[in-house]
Amino acid sequence: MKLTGFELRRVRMPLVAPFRTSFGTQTGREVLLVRAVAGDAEGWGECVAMGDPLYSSEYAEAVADVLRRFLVPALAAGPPADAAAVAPALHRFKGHRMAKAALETAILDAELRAAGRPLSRELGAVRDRVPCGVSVGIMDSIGELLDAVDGYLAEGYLRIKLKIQPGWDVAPVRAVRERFGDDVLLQVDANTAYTRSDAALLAALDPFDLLLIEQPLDEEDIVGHADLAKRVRTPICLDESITSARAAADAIRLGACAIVNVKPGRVGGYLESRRIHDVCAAHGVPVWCGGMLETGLGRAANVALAALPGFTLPGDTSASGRYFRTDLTEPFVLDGGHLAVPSGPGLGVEPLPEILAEVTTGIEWLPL
Ligand code: OSB
Ligand code: MG
Repeated sequence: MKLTGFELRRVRMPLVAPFRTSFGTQTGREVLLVRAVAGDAEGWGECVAMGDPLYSSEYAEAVADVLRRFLVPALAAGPPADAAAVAPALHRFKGHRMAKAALETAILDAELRAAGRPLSRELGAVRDRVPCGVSVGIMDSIGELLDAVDGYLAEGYLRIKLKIQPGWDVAPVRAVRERFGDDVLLQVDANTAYTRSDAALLAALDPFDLLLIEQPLDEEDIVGHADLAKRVRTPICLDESITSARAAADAIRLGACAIVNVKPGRVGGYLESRRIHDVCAAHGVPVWCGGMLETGLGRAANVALAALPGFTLPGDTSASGRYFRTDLTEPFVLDGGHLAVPSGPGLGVEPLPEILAEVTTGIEWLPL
């Protein structure tokens, strides 16, 4: 495969409803897409970085800058033989995992499409459909939250994740349990909104039989999570803290988490995600696939990853309609609470040209 360059495409997709987390409220998704162009093939990588550095230090404009200034020129100087050679070729550049992931995914998609191989098979998937959960944002009132959860359960979602923050934690969890019962698979995600002194507050969630508490403390506070795990009964799951397979191994060894949320963008791509899956499986630690409000392109790849054997909990692999009225690709639609794993070559999906044109706000060509 001879790469000739990369197209950076900015798109703006309105959300069906505002999505509020402990770090901010989003009403639209500004996405950076990378299209790898080879003579005979092309491939897509969706960058998960958000517009502002609130979930992670990376943000979309920084990704564009590091791609343009460092990562693409490095590949131009020594073109990678295949997708597996991308991470080693970019290793000397610190961090910027979301940028690296988008580049690697675009090259991987191009390579797999040219070879006629689905990403799911490449990664080692063992299922042709995956069970789906949904991430429910912070609302203005408990009543609004109960209506939202009611709607998602009616759609068939098999697991509910509530976003929490100080002041919006025990009360919404109690209300959801009282209204929908103890059988609903329920978990919470704090996106680092608590501190080490909140152990008693977080232990107050124990009676509600949650599957897990996701990332209560700061991204860098592995020891804090390990201490917290000794004081709460609910399993701790890490998201922001897990930036690599080594970070996952360290967190597990220190007792900082019993479950891991795998987000390919956050860890530098799908190949590193598979290594995290393998490390966790070797330790008997369940993993599930997180999300970053992906369009159909990123969603297709996440669903492929979620079909690996160690993904034993439903992920944030929601249907397209959870976020977008019109997706960039053929929409992912829930069927009995599951999404089908794409079976075509590469990601198995492509942007619909008219829709892509409609939502595009800028295009830049980076030659190799
Ligand atoms: O912490 O999992 C998170 C969305 C944006 C940034 C961080 C997170 C999330 C979600 C939604 O919880 C996941 C999704 O449905 O894509
Ligand atoms: Mg999270």
